[in-house]
Amino acid sequence: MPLSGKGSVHPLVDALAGQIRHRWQSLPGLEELSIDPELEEITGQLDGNALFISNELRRCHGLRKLHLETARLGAGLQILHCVLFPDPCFDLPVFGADIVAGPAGISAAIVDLSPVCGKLPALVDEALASRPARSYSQRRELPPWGSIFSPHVCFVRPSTVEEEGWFIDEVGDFIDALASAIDGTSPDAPDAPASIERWRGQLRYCQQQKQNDKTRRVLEKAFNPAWADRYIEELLFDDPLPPV
Ligand code: BLA
Repeated sequence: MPLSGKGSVHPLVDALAGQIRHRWQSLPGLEELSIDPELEEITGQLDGNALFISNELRRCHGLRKLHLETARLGAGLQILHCVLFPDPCFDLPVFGADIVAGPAGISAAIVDLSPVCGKLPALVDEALASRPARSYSQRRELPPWGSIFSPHVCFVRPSTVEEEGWFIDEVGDFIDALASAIDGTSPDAPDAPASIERWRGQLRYCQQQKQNDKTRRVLEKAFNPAWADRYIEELLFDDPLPPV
C-alpha cells in the first residue's frame, strides 16, 4: 500500500484503493504506463502537516490510461482520485471516482461512467440500470460542470460504515460494467468519424473537470499555482492526443 507508514489514512480511502487495484487485475492486457518519476511519489510539508501524493498509472486493451491517485494534503484532507480514460477508437465511457475525506469524515464520494458522445453505449446503460439500488442517507447535488456525468452517477456523503461498504461495492459495479463493455467492443479505425467524435468528447470531459475550482484550490495551497496547473494539465486531466 503506497500510503502505509506515512500517517493515518481514512479506511474508505484505503479500502477503495484496494478494490480498484483488485478490479484492474481483471482488465485485458493490463500493463505499466510510464510516469514522470517526479510525480510518482510526492512528499512535502504544509503548516506542519505531512503532505504526500502517490500516483499509479497503467493501460490496457481499450483504455489509454488508468490513473489512481491517493493523497494526503494538509490538515487531515485525504483524497482518492481515479480516472480510466478510454482509447477513442473504442466506444467506451470514461470511468471516474473521487473521495474527499476531511477531519469530520467523508464529505464527497462520487463514481460514474460518463458518456463522451451524449449517451452511454446501450449495454453499459443497461448494466448500470440493473445494479442493486442502495439507499444512501445523504445524496449530493452536482455542480454545474457536472453536466458531463451520466444519469447513473452516484454522488453521496456516506455517513455510516455500512454506507461506506455500499460505496465500495458501487465502484466495483461500475468497473465491472466497464470491463464487460471492453470485452464486447472492437475498435474503429483512428480516422473513423466515430473515433474523432469520441476524442472530442474526451477532450470536453477533461475541460469540464478542469472547471472544478475545489481541486485546483487545494493543490495551489499545498504546493503553488504553477505547480497545480502543471499537475492538472499533465497528469490529472491531460488532453488526449488525437487518434490520427
Ligand atoms: C469535490 N474535490 C472536491 C473537493 C475537494 C476536491 C477538496 C471538495 C469536497 C466537497 O465538496 O465535499 C479535491 N479531488 C480533489 C483533489 C484531487 C481530486 C485535490 O481528485 C486530486 C488531486 N473530481 C475528480 C473526479 C471526479 C470529481 C475524477 O477528480 C468525478 C468523477 C468530482 N470532486 C468531484 C465533485 C466534487 C468534488 C463532483 C464536488 C464539487 C462541488 O460540489 O462543487
